[in-house]
This record gives sequence, structure tokens and C-alpha cells, in this order.
Amino acid sequence: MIITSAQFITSAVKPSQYTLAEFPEIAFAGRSNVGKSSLINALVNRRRLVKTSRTPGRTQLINFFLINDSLSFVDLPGYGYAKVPAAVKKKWGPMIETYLSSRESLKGVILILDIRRSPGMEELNFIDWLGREGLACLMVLTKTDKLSKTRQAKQHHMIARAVQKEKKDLLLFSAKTKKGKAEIWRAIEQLIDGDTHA
Ligand SMILES: Nc1nc2c(ncn2[C@@H]2O[C@H](COP(=O)(O)OP(=O)(O)OP(=O)(O)O)[C@@H](O)[C@H]2O)c(=O)[nH]1
Ligand SMILES: [Mg+2]
Repeated sequence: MIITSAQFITSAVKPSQYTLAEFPEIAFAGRSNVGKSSLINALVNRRRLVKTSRTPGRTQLINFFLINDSLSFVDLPGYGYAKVPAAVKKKWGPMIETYLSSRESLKGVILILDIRRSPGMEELNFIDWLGREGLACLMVLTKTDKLSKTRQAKQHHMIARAVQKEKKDLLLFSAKTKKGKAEIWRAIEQLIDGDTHA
């Protein structure tokens, strides 16, 4: 995908604030600090379109981006970070759920997992829930630069089993080396064309 433009449009907490409804949309979800914002930046060749942070829980709103005046990306707040105040956490679940279950232009969800971690109940429940909502889900295992090739292969196998998917449905990625970017774009294009079903 050749990127001609990528711009931040708005942040939202509730449906009346959503925007860009006329474009096919891809949402990026995953645990806090897993690398959602870094993946978006890498996909659109920008270092700082989306703010990234060493401090987990930085993205607290639903952020909408317009890519090439034809596609919309949504950066979702990360779930499962213990240090976020309970009151804030309580609002995120319903906020993300409302967005995912009501968004008509949503073509698919990219669920990002750290290749070094085994998926927890939060991830497994989320994957189940997406299936029940009939939403296509593409999984990306990120931070692959932190593991040797052998360890990557082992984790790839283990995580695929844990989420009951085939290995080919879990794409490997590194925001540091950008390895895997072309495959992720291809998968996004398929989601947009609607010819895949997760
Ligand atoms: N080595 C390495 N570091 C990464 C990679 N992806 C993200 N990081 C680092 O991980 C940290 C978190 O990245 P973010 O992209 O901000 O993560 P996020 O999922 O958007 O986090 P929240 O918005 O807080 O939920 C940053 O310090 C990134 O530089 C990767 O592929 N490799
Ligand atoms: Mg973020």
C-alpha cells in the first residue's frame, strides 16, 4: 500500500462523537503497551502520527485516523493494565464494546499480542466475544525483534494453539525492524474487500 496521506481526525468516547463513517474501518486492539500505536505508525510510515509511550495506558480514547482519504484506522485504548485507576478501567470496557458492536463501517479488528506472552483470559474472552459479534479478527504477534528465530517459532506455535487458530492466521511483526508490514497490509486489504472471514 502506498501511503499518500495519514491524518488524525478526532478522539471519541461515545457514538455521537464518532466520525469517518463513510470509509471502511480497521480497529487496532490489544493489551496496554503491546504496541498498537507503534503498529499503526509503521503501517503508515510515520514515526509520530500516533503517540506511543513507555507508560502503559497512554491511549485512553477511541482515536480516528484517515488514511489516503479512503480508509479509516481506529486506535483503541489498551485493556488489562493494572495501574489504571479502577474508575477509568470501568469505562473502557463498555466504551470499546459499544464501539465494536455498533460500528457499521468496521471491516475487521486487528488484535495485537506480544509474542513473548501467552494469551490470558482477557485475550481469549475478547476473541470469543468478537466471534459472537461476527467481527473478523486478524491477529498480529508483535515485538518479534526481542526473540531469536527459534523462540519466535515456538511462541508462534504455542499462541496459535492457545487461541485455537492456524499459525498462518497469526502474523509476525516488529515495529523496530518493520518485518511483517507487507503481509499485514495484504491482510488489511482482504478485510476491506470482505473476502475473508475469521
Ligand atoms: N522492541 C520493540 N518495541 C516495541 C515494538 N512495538 C512497540 N514497542 C514499544 O513498546 C512501547 C509501547 O508501544 P505503544 O505503541 O505505545 O503501545 P500501545 O499498545 O499503543 O500502548 P497503550 O496506548 O498504552 O495501550 C513503546 O515503548 C514502543 O516503542 C516492537 O515491535 N519492538
Ligand atoms: Mg497506544
